[in-house]
Amino acid sequence: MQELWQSILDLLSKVVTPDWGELIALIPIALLAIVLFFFALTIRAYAGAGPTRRAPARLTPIAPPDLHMPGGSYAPIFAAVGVSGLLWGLVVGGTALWIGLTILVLALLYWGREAIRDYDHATHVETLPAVIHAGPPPGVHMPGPSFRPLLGALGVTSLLGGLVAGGWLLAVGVIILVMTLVGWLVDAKAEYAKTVEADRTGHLENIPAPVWPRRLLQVAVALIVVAVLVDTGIFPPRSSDSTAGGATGSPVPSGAAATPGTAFEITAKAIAFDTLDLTVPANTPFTIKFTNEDPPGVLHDVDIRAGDKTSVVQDQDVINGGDSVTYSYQGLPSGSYVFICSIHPIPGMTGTLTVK
Ligand SMILES: [Cu+2]
Repeated sequence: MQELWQSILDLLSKVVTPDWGELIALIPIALLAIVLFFFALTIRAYAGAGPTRRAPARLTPIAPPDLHMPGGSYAPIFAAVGVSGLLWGLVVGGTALWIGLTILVLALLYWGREAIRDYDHATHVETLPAVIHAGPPPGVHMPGPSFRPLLGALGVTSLLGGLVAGGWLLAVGVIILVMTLVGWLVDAKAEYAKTVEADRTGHLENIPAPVWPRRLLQVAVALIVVAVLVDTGIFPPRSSDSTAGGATGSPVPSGAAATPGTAFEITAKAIAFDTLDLTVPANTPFTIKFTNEDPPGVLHDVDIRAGDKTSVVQDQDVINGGDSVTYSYQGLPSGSYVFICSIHPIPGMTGTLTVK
Protein backbone atom coordinates (compact mmCIF):
# COMPACT_ATOMS: atom_id res chain seq x y z
CA MET A 1 0.00 0.00 0.00
CA GLN A 2 2.78 2.37 1.05
CA GLU A 3 4.69 1.57 -2.13
CA LEU A 4 1.68 2.21 -4.29
CA TRP A 5 1.11 5.57 -2.61
CA GLN A 6 4.77 6.48 -3.09
CA SER A 7 4.65 5.62 -6.78
CA ILE A 8 1.56 7.77 -7.19
CA LEU A 9 3.33 10.67 -5.46
CA ASP A 10 6.37 10.26 -7.69
CA LEU A 11 4.19 10.33 -10.76
CA LEU A 12 2.29 13.36 -9.51
CA SER A 13 5.44 15.29 -8.60
CA LYS A 14 6.46 15.33 -12.26
CA VAL A 15 3.24 17.16 -13.05
CA VAL A 16 2.72 19.22 -9.89
CA THR A 17 6.27 20.51 -9.23
CA PRO A 18 7.16 22.66 -12.21
CA ASP A 19 10.37 24.58 -12.83
CA TRP A 20 9.51 27.82 -10.98
CA GLY A 21 12.44 29.74 -12.48
CA GLU A 22 11.11 29.21 -15.98
CA LEU A 23 7.56 30.04 -14.91
CA ILE A 24 8.62 33.32 -13.28
CA ALA A 25 10.52 34.26 -16.43
CA LEU A 26 7.26 33.77 -18.33
CA ILE A 27 5.28 36.20 -16.12
CA PRO A 28 6.15 39.39 -18.10
CA ILE A 29 5.23 37.65 -21.34
CA ALA A 30 1.94 36.52 -19.80
CA LEU A 31 1.23 40.08 -18.64
CA LEU A 32 2.02 41.41 -22.12
CA ALA A 33 -0.32 38.84 -23.60
CA ILE A 34 -3.10 39.94 -21.23
CA VAL A 35 -2.57 43.61 -22.15
CA LEU A 36 -2.56 42.83 -25.87
CA PHE A 37 -5.68 40.73 -25.43
CA PHE A 38 -7.40 43.62 -23.66
CA PHE A 39 -6.44 46.03 -26.45
CA ALA A 40 -7.65 43.59 -29.05
CA LEU A 41 -10.99 43.27 -27.23
CA THR A 42 -11.34 47.06 -26.97
CA ILE A 43 -10.54 47.58 -30.65
CA ARG A 44 -13.00 44.87 -31.58
CA ALA A 45 -15.70 46.42 -29.41
CA TYR A 46 -15.18 49.81 -31.05
CA ALA A 47 -15.07 48.30 -34.54
CA GLY A 48 -18.40 46.59 -33.93
CA ALA A 49 -20.05 49.59 -32.26
CA GLY A 50 -21.47 50.90 -35.50
CA PRO A 51 -21.54 54.49 -36.76
CA THR A 52 -24.18 55.74 -34.32
CA ARG A 53 -21.86 55.49 -31.35
CA ARG A 54 -18.99 57.16 -33.17
CA ALA A 55 -17.99 60.75 -33.74
CA PRO A 56 -20.63 62.36 -36.05
CA ALA A 57 -23.55 62.04 -33.65
CA ARG A 58 -21.63 63.08 -30.55
CA LEU A 59 -23.55 65.44 -28.24
CA THR A 60 -22.03 68.23 -26.26
CA PRO A 61 -23.03 67.60 -22.67
CA ILE A 62 -24.92 70.46 -21.08
CA ALA A 63 -24.63 70.86 -17.35
CA PRO A 64 -27.90 71.38 -15.47
CA PRO A 65 -28.50 74.94 -14.30
CA ASP A 66 -26.69 76.01 -11.13
CA LEU A 67 -24.15 73.28 -11.73
CA HIS A 68 -20.69 74.32 -12.78
CA MET A 69 -18.82 71.90 -14.99
CA PRO A 70 -15.38 72.95 -16.18
CA GLY A 71 -14.50 72.08 -19.75
CA GLY A 72 -11.89 69.63 -20.90
CA SER A 73 -8.29 70.25 -19.92
CA TYR A 74 -4.92 69.20 -21.26
CA ALA A 75 -3.29 69.96 -17.90
CA PRO A 76 -3.46 66.39 -16.49
CA ILE A 77 -1.82 65.08 -19.68
CA PHE A 78 0.95 67.69 -19.45
CA ALA A 79 1.42 66.81 -15.78
CA ALA A 80 1.64 63.12 -16.66
CA VAL A 81 4.30 63.91 -19.24
CA GLY A 82 6.14 65.96 -16.60
CA VAL A 83 5.99 63.17 -14.02
CA SER A 84 7.21 60.67 -16.61
CA GLY A 85 10.06 63.02 -17.50
CA LEU A 86 10.93 63.45 -13.82
CA LEU A 87 10.92 59.71 -13.15
CA TRP A 88 12.95 59.10 -16.27
CA GLY A 89 15.37 61.79 -15.06
CA LEU A 90 15.60 60.04 -11.69
CA VAL A 91 16.62 56.88 -13.53
CA VAL A 92 19.22 58.32 -15.92
CA GLY A 93 20.16 61.36 -13.82
CA GLY A 94 21.95 64.50 -14.98
CA THR A 95 20.33 66.94 -17.38
CA ALA A 96 17.30 64.68 -17.96
CA LEU A 97 16.32 65.20 -14.31
CA TRP A 98 16.28 68.98 -14.75
CA ILE A 99 14.35 68.74 -18.02
CA GLY A 100 11.74 66.48 -16.37
CA LEU A 101 11.48 68.80 -13.38
CA THR A 102 11.08 71.83 -15.66
CA ILE A 103 8.31 70.14 -17.66
CA LEU A 104 6.50 69.18 -14.46
CA VAL A 105 6.78 72.67 -12.96
CA LEU A 106 5.56 74.28 -16.22
CA ALA A 107 2.67 71.81 -16.41
CA LEU A 108 1.66 72.54 -12.81
CA LEU A 109 1.90 76.30 -13.40
CA TYR A 110 -0.32 75.88 -16.47
CA TRP A 111 -2.77 73.84 -14.42
CA GLY A 112 -2.74 76.45 -11.68
CA ARG A 113 -3.43 79.24 -14.16
CA GLU A 114 -6.32 77.26 -15.61
CA ALA A 115 -7.73 76.67 -12.13
CA ILE A 116 -7.44 80.34 -11.23
CA ARG A 117 -9.22 81.30 -14.44
CA ASP A 118 -11.95 78.82 -13.66
CA TYR A 119 -12.21 80.17 -10.13
CA ASP A 120 -12.43 83.76 -11.38
CA HIS A 121 -15.12 82.71 -13.82
CA ALA A 122 -17.08 80.96 -11.08
CA THR A 123 -16.82 83.87 -8.64
CA HIS A 124 -17.96 86.34 -11.29
CA VAL A 125 -21.32 84.63 -11.68
CA GLU A 126 -21.87 85.04 -7.97
CA THR A 127 -25.21 86.82 -7.63
CA LEU A 128 -25.38 87.27 -3.88
CA PRO A 129 -24.50 90.79 -2.78
CA ALA A 130 -20.90 90.79 -1.69
CA VAL A 131 -20.32 91.91 1.86
CA ILE A 132 -17.70 94.63 1.87
CA HIS A 133 -16.35 95.67 5.23
CA ALA A 134 -15.51 99.32 5.43
CA GLY A 135 -12.92 98.57 8.08
CA PRO A 136 -12.47 97.01 11.48
CA PRO A 137 -15.04 97.87 14.17
CA PRO A 138 -14.45 101.09 16.08
CA GLY A 139 -11.68 100.85 18.64
CA VAL A 140 -9.93 98.02 16.84
CA HIS A 141 -6.68 98.74 15.09
CA MET A 142 -5.76 96.41 12.26
CA PRO A 143 -2.38 96.97 10.66
CA GLY A 144 -2.32 96.84 6.87
CA PRO A 145 -0.80 94.05 4.81
CA SER A 146 2.96 93.68 4.50
CA PHE A 147 5.18 91.79 2.09
CA ARG A 148 8.16 91.84 4.49
CA PRO A 149 7.52 88.30 5.85
CA LEU A 150 7.60 86.95 2.30
CA LEU A 151 10.93 88.64 1.55
CA GLY A 152 12.22 87.48 4.93
CA ALA A 153 11.33 83.88 4.06
CA LEU A 154 13.19 84.25 0.75
CA GLY A 155 16.23 85.63 2.57
CA VAL A 156 16.19 82.90 5.23
CA THR A 157 15.85 80.21 2.55
CA SER A 158 18.79 81.64 0.66
CA LEU A 159 20.77 81.98 3.90
CA LEU A 160 20.15 78.36 4.93
CA GLY A 161 20.94 77.17 1.40
CA GLY A 162 24.16 79.18 1.60
CA LEU A 163 24.99 77.62 4.98
CA VAL A 164 24.67 74.18 3.40
CA ALA A 165 26.29 74.85 0.03
CA GLY A 166 28.53 77.76 0.99
CA GLY A 167 29.70 80.47 -1.35
CA TRP A 168 27.86 83.50 -2.67
CA LEU A 169 24.39 82.17 -1.85
CA LEU A 170 25.21 82.79 1.83
CA ALA A 171 26.20 86.40 1.11
CA VAL A 172 23.05 86.96 -0.99
CA GLY A 173 20.92 85.49 1.81
CA VAL A 174 22.46 87.90 4.30
CA ILE A 175 21.90 90.85 1.92
CA ILE A 176 18.21 89.98 1.33
CA LEU A 177 17.64 89.37 5.04
CA VAL A 178 19.26 92.67 6.03
CA MET A 179 17.27 94.53 3.35
CA THR A 180 14.06 92.91 4.62
CA LEU A 181 14.72 93.60 8.29
CA VAL A 182 15.68 97.23 7.65
CA GLY A 183 12.49 97.70 5.60
CA TRP A 184 10.47 96.04 8.35
CA LEU A 185 12.00 98.36 10.91
CA VAL A 186 11.13 101.38 8.74
CA ASP A 187 7.52 100.14 8.51
CA ALA A 188 7.35 99.58 12.26
CA LYS A 189 8.73 103.06 12.91
CA ALA A 190 6.12 104.61 10.60
CA GLU A 191 3.37 102.65 12.34
CA TYR A 192 4.63 103.81 15.71
CA ALA A 193 4.57 107.41 14.46
CA LYS A 194 0.91 106.87 13.51
CA THR A 195 0.03 105.67 17.03
CA VAL A 196 1.74 108.73 18.51
CA GLU A 197 -0.29 110.86 16.11
CA ALA A 198 -3.44 108.98 17.19
CA ASP A 199 -2.86 110.10 20.76
CA ARG A 200 -3.36 113.66 19.55
CA THR A 201 -6.09 113.17 16.95
CA GLY A 202 -7.94 110.28 18.60
CA HIS A 203 -7.93 108.46 15.28
CA LEU A 204 -5.46 105.70 14.42
CA GLU A 205 -4.67 105.44 10.73
CA ASN A 206 -2.77 102.69 8.96
CA ILE A 207 0.42 103.49 7.11
CA PRO A 208 -0.15 103.44 3.34
CA ALA A 209 -0.57 99.87 2.09
CA PRO A 210 2.63 98.77 0.37
CA VAL A 211 2.62 98.13 -3.34
CA TRP A 212 3.70 94.71 -4.53
CA PRO A 213 7.54 94.87 -4.39
CA ARG A 214 8.05 93.76 -7.97
CA ARG A 215 11.42 95.47 -8.38
CA LEU A 216 12.75 94.24 -5.02
CA LEU A 217 11.66 90.67 -5.72
CA GLN A 218 13.24 90.79 -9.17
CA VAL A 219 16.52 92.00 -7.69
CA ALA A 220 16.44 89.33 -4.96
CA VAL A 221 15.70 86.51 -7.40
CA ALA A 222 18.36 87.79 -9.83
CA LEU A 223 20.91 87.88 -6.99
CA ILE A 224 20.04 84.32 -5.96
CA VAL A 225 20.26 83.06 -9.55
CA VAL A 226 23.63 84.77 -10.10
CA ALA A 227 24.94 83.40 -6.78
CA VAL A 228 23.87 79.87 -7.68
CA LEU A 229 25.40 80.17 -11.16
CA VAL A 230 28.70 81.46 -9.75
CA ASP A 231 28.75 78.89 -6.94
CA THR A 232 28.15 76.00 -9.30
CA GLY A 233 30.84 77.28 -11.65
CA ILE A 234 28.45 77.59 -14.61
CA PHE A 235 29.14 81.30 -14.87
CA PRO A 236 31.60 82.84 -15.48
CA PRO A 237 33.31 80.07 -17.47
CA ARG A 238 36.53 79.21 -15.71
CA SER A 239 39.65 79.83 -17.74
CA SER A 240 43.05 78.55 -16.71
CA ASP A 241 44.19 82.16 -16.21
CA SER A 242 41.57 83.05 -13.64
CA THR A 243 42.50 80.13 -11.44
CA ALA A 244 46.26 80.47 -11.85
CA GLY A 245 48.02 80.48 -8.49
CA GLY A 246 44.85 79.67 -6.59
CA ALA A 247 44.61 79.59 -2.83
CA THR A 248 46.32 76.25 -2.59
CA GLY A 249 48.91 76.96 -5.26
CA SER A 250 52.51 76.77 -4.16
CA PRO A 251 55.35 78.50 -5.96
CA VAL A 252 57.20 76.47 -8.56
CA PRO A 253 60.67 75.62 -7.22
CA SER A 254 63.06 77.68 -9.29
CA GLY A 255 65.54 74.83 -9.64
CA ALA A 256 62.96 72.49 -11.10
CA ALA A 257 61.58 74.94 -13.59
CA ALA A 258 65.06 75.59 -14.93
CA THR A 259 65.47 72.07 -16.32
CA PRO A 260 63.58 71.76 -19.60
CA GLY A 261 60.84 69.17 -19.84
CA THR A 262 60.10 69.07 -16.11
CA ALA A 263 57.20 71.50 -15.72
CA PHE A 264 53.85 70.19 -16.89
CA GLU A 265 50.28 71.36 -16.84
CA ILE A 266 47.29 69.07 -16.41
CA THR A 267 43.66 70.08 -16.28
CA ALA A 268 40.93 67.87 -14.89
CA LYS A 269 37.45 68.42 -16.30
CA ALA A 270 34.39 66.18 -16.30
CA ILE A 271 36.36 63.68 -14.19
CA ALA A 272 39.10 63.24 -16.81
CA PHE A 273 42.66 64.48 -17.25
CA ASP A 274 43.32 66.42 -20.46
CA THR A 275 46.74 64.75 -20.69
CA LEU A 276 47.26 61.01 -20.36
CA ASP A 277 50.91 60.78 -21.36
CA LEU A 278 53.98 62.37 -19.71
CA THR A 279 57.68 61.76 -20.17
CA VAL A 280 60.25 63.04 -17.68
CA PRO A 281 64.03 62.65 -17.40
CA ALA A 282 65.23 60.12 -14.84
CA ASN A 283 66.26 61.24 -11.33
CA THR A 284 65.09 64.79 -11.99
CA PRO A 285 62.47 66.57 -9.86
CA PHE A 286 59.49 67.85 -11.83
CA THR A 287 56.28 69.78 -11.25
CA ILE A 288 52.72 69.52 -12.49
CA LYS A 289 50.55 72.63 -12.43
CA PHE A 290 47.20 70.98 -11.81
CA THR A 291 43.88 72.73 -12.39
CA ASN A 292 40.61 71.16 -11.26
CA GLU A 293 37.87 72.59 -13.51
CA ASP A 294 35.13 70.39 -12.12
CA PRO A 295 32.47 71.96 -9.86
CA PRO A 296 33.29 72.51 -6.19
CA GLY A 297 32.89 69.28 -4.28
CA VAL A 298 34.54 67.16 -6.95
CA LEU A 299 38.01 66.38 -5.59
CA HIS A 300 41.00 65.28 -7.65
CA ASP A 301 44.73 64.80 -7.20
CA VAL A 302 47.66 63.55 -9.26
CA ASP A 303 49.48 60.72 -7.46
CA ILE A 304 52.27 58.67 -8.92
CA ARG A 305 51.95 54.93 -8.72
CA ALA A 306 53.92 51.99 -10.06
CA GLY A 307 52.95 50.35 -13.34
CA ASP A 308 50.50 48.09 -11.47
CA LYS A 309 48.39 51.26 -10.76
CA THR A 310 48.06 50.36 -7.06
CA SER A 311 51.47 50.77 -5.34
CA VAL A 312 51.77 54.43 -4.37
CA VAL A 313 55.11 55.98 -5.30
CA GLN A 314 54.39 59.63 -4.53
CA ASP A 315 51.22 60.89 -2.90
CA GLN A 316 49.75 64.40 -3.27
CA ASP A 317 46.90 66.19 -1.50
CA VAL A 318 43.54 66.39 -3.26
CA ILE A 319 42.22 69.79 -4.38
CA ASN A 320 38.62 70.92 -4.66
CA GLY A 321 36.80 71.74 -7.90
CA GLY A 322 37.71 75.25 -9.08
CA ASP A 323 41.12 75.18 -7.37
CA SER A 324 44.56 74.99 -8.87
CA VAL A 325 47.85 73.79 -7.40
CA THR A 326 51.42 73.14 -8.46
CA TYR A 327 52.51 69.70 -7.30
CA SER A 328 56.25 69.02 -6.84
CA TYR A 329 57.55 65.50 -7.39
CA GLN A 330 60.94 64.03 -6.53
CA GLY A 331 63.18 62.53 -9.17
CA LEU A 332 62.30 58.95 -10.13
CA PRO A 333 64.44 56.07 -11.35
CA SER A 334 63.76 55.32 -14.98
CA GLY A 335 60.86 53.05 -15.68
CA SER A 336 57.16 52.99 -16.41
CA TYR A 337 54.73 54.57 -13.93
CA VAL A 338 51.22 55.93 -13.94
CA PHE A 339 49.91 59.28 -12.73
CA ILE A 340 46.46 58.78 -11.32
CA CYS A 341 43.65 60.47 -9.39
CA SER A 342 43.32 58.60 -6.09
CA ILE A 343 39.64 59.60 -5.87
CA HIS A 344 38.77 58.39 -9.39
CA PRO A 345 41.19 55.62 -10.43
CA ILE A 346 39.39 55.23 -13.76
CA PRO A 347 40.94 55.12 -17.27
CA GLY A 348 40.06 58.81 -17.85
CA MET A 349 42.09 59.79 -14.79
CA THR A 350 45.02 57.39 -15.25
CA GLY A 351 47.93 58.47 -17.47
CA THR A 352 51.22 56.82 -18.24
CA LEU A 353 54.38 58.42 -16.88
CA THR A 354 57.54 57.39 -18.68
CA VAL A 355 60.80 58.11 -16.87
CA LYS A 356 63.95 57.77 -18.99
CU1 LIG B 1 39.55 62.57 -9.63
